[in-house]
Amino acid sequence: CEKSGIIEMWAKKHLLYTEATRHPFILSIRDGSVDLSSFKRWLGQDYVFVREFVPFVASVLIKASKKSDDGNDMEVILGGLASLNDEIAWFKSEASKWDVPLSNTVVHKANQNYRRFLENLMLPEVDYAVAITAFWAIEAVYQESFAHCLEDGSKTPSELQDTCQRWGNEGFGEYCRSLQKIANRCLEKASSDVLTKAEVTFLRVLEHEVEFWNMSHGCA
Ligand code: HMH
Repeated sequence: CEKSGIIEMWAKKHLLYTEATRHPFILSIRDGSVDLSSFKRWLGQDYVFVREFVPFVASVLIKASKKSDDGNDMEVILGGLASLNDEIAWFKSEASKWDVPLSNTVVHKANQNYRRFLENLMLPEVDYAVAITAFWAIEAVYQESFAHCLEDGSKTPSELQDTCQRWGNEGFGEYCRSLQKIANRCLEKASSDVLTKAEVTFLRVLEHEVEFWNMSHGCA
């Protein structure tokens, strides 16, 4: 029986985790009622987000290379950067498929706020444990959300299957579990001050994710 880590405890304890991974926008994809203009809005905004996300992941990689006592962290994070390279190419082809222009996208307020939050997390004084927790949470929300749209009984429209597969596939799930393992290891060794910071940061990520989905849904 696997011992439950700090991350799993936090995910269970905070209702916000379920709000982020079972958002109405995701549920509308899963039940097939999704408004395609919402999907297109999400697509254009998420491309902008992912371009901002790359430097954040690079900053986590730098922290890993300095702080980590486990040789595997760098490989996992580097794998994440490599998949972001594929993701940017995927966004470009998906956007052209849906006629979503990627240049001159008006960057939504929720996206700007998320960017500012990531910029602060990139600062050298932010602890590796805090940064890797945020990184895990950002990836895990997408993994859990889109995997939900692929489960038995879901009525996800065929033209959205590819999007759900991108984050909902088993390989991405495995990658998220690797990030979770790294985060748990760091948190187990962290001071109570760093632990508090990491938990607060986890909640802030979830808030930003909910706001991001709200924006797609047109509720924001
Ligand atoms: C807003 N959160 C957002 N976009 C993404 N692409 C991910 C998480 C996962 O990479």
